Amino acid sequence: MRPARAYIGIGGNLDDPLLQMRRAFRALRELPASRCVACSPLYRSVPVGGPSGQPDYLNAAAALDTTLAPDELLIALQAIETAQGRTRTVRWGPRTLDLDLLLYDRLVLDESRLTLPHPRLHERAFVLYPLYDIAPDLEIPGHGLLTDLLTKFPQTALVRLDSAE
Ligand code: A4P
Ligand code: MG
Repeated sequence: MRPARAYIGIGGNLDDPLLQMRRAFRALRELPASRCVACSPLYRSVPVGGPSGQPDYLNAAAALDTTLAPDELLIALQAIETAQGRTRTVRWGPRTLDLDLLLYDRLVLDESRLTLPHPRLHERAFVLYPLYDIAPDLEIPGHGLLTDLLTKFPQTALVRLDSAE
């Protein structure tokens, strides 16, 4: 079977975020039926939404070639979140690790359990810039070229760090 190209958004702001990001990259490399083909640099970002006073986030993105189906991949990502101590209380509240399925090939899906492209991908600098680092030519179904989206969301409140590797 031809693998699909999936893009994952990675974020976290609790319990040593740098360590959480490194563990997340390692876990993504070990996913079954998948090959991690690119990891972005890390970005430090100001929290968007959620309770005031939460710590800054680290954010990144990764590209996978996978023969997992979209729902299987989502379940695998949620298992990694759980293994890294993710709990769900407040919407957009602080978390050890958030793994969002940003894109799965050019698939468009509108279900509450899985919406593709990720519903807020196109309006968040902390997702768009790491994605650009690993896929500069990307086109987001329904939203156009990634390079055009970047011009609408300048890189403010976002600092690129050295590699997490
Ligand atoms: N779900 C639907 N589509 C998807 C998808 N494409 N990928 C469902 C992942 N999940 C998807 O997600 C809630 C539900 O969305 C899941 O049950 C899943 O079936 P969640 O991860 O449990 O909760 P969440 O992450 O708090 O909610 P949400 O709405 O996904 O939040 P976002 O949009 O991920 O935003 N600020 C900075 N600077 N950096 C960040 O990383 N992240 C958030 C969370 C807010 N502010 C941030 C950051
Ligand atoms: Mg999420």
